[in-house]
Amino acid sequence: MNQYDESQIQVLEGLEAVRRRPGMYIGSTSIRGLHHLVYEIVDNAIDEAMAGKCHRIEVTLHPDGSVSVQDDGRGIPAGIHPKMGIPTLEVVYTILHAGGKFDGEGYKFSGGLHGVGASVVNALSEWVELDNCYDGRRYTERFERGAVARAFRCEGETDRHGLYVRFKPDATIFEETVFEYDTLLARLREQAFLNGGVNISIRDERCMPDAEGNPTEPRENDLLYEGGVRSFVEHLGNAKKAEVIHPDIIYMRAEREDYVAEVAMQYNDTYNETLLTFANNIHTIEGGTHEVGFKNALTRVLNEYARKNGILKDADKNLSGEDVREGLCAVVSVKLTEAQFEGQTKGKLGNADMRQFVDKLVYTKLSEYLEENPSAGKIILEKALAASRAREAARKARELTRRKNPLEGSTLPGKLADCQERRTELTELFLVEGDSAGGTAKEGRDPRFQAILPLRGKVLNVEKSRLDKVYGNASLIPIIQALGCGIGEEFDMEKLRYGKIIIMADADVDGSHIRILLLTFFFRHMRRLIDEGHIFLAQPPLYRVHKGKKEYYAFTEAERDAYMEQLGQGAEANRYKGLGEMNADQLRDTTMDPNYRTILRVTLEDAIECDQMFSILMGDRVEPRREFIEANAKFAENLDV
Ligand code: 28F
Repeated sequence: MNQYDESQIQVLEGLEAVRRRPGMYIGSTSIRGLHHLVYEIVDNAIDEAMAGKCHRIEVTLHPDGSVSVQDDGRGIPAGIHPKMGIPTLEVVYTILHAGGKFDGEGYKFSGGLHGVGASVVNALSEWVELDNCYDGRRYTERFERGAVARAFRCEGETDRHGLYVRFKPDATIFEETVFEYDTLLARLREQAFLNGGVNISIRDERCMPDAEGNPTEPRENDLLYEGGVRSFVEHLGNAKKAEVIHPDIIYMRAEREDYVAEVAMQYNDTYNETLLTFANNIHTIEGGTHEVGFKNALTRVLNEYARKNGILKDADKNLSGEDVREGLCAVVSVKLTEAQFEGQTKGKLGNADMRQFVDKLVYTKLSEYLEENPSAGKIILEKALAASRAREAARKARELTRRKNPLEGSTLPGKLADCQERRTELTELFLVEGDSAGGTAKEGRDPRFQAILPLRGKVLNVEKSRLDKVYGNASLIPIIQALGCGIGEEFDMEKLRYGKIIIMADADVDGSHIRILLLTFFFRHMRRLIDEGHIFLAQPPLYRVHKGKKEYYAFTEAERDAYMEQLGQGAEANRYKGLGEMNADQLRDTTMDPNYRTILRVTLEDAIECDQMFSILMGDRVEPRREFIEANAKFAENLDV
């Protein structure tokens, strides 16, 4: 056996390990993992763009289920790799963690959380085709399930440059092999904002048939944001349909040898904050040092400005971080060598120096901006001051929700039928629409671990209200009390009293309304309950199909028809109009008993989109809401079923 065969075997063993445990390399084999393959390749092209050598990246979805990515960079060097003894192109596509995540000069800010490398994409693809134009010549190679299927070869001269990669994900590995255009688009758009001036396009040539089965035109989006993170903030504001309160987007940038930091920010008239932070183009959902630096400096600058200009008097308390971020839309993007990612999901930047670096940038530049733009300064401070007053009022109202009681640690709402179990991970709280359904649920529950809280009165639309109103709301107070974990800045997961919080409302328009109001509340004030999977929707059946002693519950019309057919002549079906129509046994058997029920976990696929959805759907402007519902007719239909 010669040396070449031997190294081939080693390569295949490496890739085989990836095929055996794909989750270890790309997180999962669900649609998320599938999309990850595309990001992996696009990230390599973006590295080339960050080195200043690539200006255009084209992503195409093909009808055969493959996807291609083309860049106009330098292409991959054509020679034989000195250490590996095979072409460099082949090294990049077959050796795990190869490319040294590009230790070359130009690639100083690449890598980080992702960057498992192109070889992982190769291992998990039915085939990969490469077309590499480098230094005047064109080279190609083909792989099948990671193995070389057509050797690396020179195809002759060319005046083009850059790498073209086309691959088809392996259907024996992925649960889902159909790419979602909108998911890819959202991620590519984010990358186009973070790398201002790089032209990224995506085109769907699959021409998926529409609802009526007719073929559609290819979809295409061409993304180029010369404004970079400034354009990002503008886009976020537009998407939320928020009204800005000062005209310009404030932009700050600092660079030194190994660090670059950019911040763009603008205030709008909503009550919530949109703060997105990135390190090396990776969304740091858990924040980190760059985020801390930004927040600290922002609070300090606005307090100093307010004191200096007599907006805050000597006797006044300082504005809090939450006060100065109400209505803020901001993007913080840093790039650094050797980024350290920490935290549960590796979504938190750890590099300690970055805090100081961003703090200094924001402190200096924002102070300057406010001095030069006093009218913007005045409006921003007025907003923060109003937030501060509302927070003070909320603090007073809050006393209501946790008045000390000599016998118990704190008050529980009178309407709550609590359970016996105390271990949070084993308990469930049903939030039930209306007193009558609440009564039935109390009878039908298992009191050992299931608690019932009937909701009464109108649930407040928190999207249109500040914190003080939330604390004053008769329908929300009992929920806050029952959960025990506090809200907003006081939120404490440790104090949560139930592991599952299950919203149980009718399957009609009113029920949908209550569901969305409660979800808005959880999203804005107890977001971690959603992030960590504690919020669920109960699924009451729509029909009971019965004949003689036999009865079945159907959750869809199709299911109903199937049962009807199964039972044959004489079978009847008696649509439920509401939870209140069921008796306790029926409610238990269909909706509450963990052995038989289905409950849906509420997940946050995309927090940015959720933020926009709640702003538009629940905000106070009518026109954007109408447009949103029209554009998402299907979604609105689901809400109202
Ligand atoms: C569609 C995906 O992967 N583009 C890439 C380059 C450019 C270089 C490079 C890539 C050198 C030593 C590996 C060229 N000239 N698009 C892409 N463009 N890789 S990947 O270098 C590879 C490394 O080990 C490149 C000079 N330096 C780097």
